[in-house]
Amino acid sequence: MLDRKMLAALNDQVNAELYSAYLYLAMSAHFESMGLPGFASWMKVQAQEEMVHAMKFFNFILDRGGKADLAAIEKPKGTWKSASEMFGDALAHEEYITKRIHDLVALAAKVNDKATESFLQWYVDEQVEEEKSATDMLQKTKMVEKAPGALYFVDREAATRVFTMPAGVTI
Ligand code: OFO
Repeated sequence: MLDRKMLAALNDQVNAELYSAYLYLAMSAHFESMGLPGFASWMKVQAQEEMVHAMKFFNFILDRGGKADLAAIEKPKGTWKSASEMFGDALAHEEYITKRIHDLVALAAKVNDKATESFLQWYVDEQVEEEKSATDMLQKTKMVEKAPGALYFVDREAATRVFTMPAGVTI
C-alpha cells in the first residue's frame, strides 16, 4: 500500500512526464516550422520516450493498489528563436526533472518505501542519459548555428534517432 504523500507525488510525476511529452511535441512542431525535419523527428522520439516515462509511473501506481489521478497538462511554450535555444530549454527541463526524481527518491526513503525507491532507480539512471543527450544536441547546434550548411547536416544526423521501447515496459 502506498503512503498518501508518496501516491500524490507519484501522480504529480505522471503529470510532469506527460508535460515533458507535450513540451517536446511543441518543440517538434516548431522545428517543422523552421524547416528542420531531422530535429523535429528527434523531438518526436523524445516525446515518445516521455510517454513511456509517464506510463511506467501510471502502471506502478496501479500495481501498488493506488488510484491514478490525472490533472490538466500545462500548455508548453510554442516558439523559440533558434535550435540551440530549444535544446537549451530541453536541457534545463531535464535538469528540473532530475531534481524531481531525486526528491521522489528522498520521499520514498523518508516513508520507508523500498519498492518505490527501487522502482525510481530506473529514472535516476535514465536522467543521466536524458541530460547527456540534451547537452550533446545543445553543443552541436551551438557549434553550427552560424553555418546553415552545417546545420543541415546536423539536422540530417538527428533524423536517424529511432524510438525503441525499453525492455519489460508495456504501455
Ligand atoms: Fe525527459 O525524462 Fe522524463 O521527463
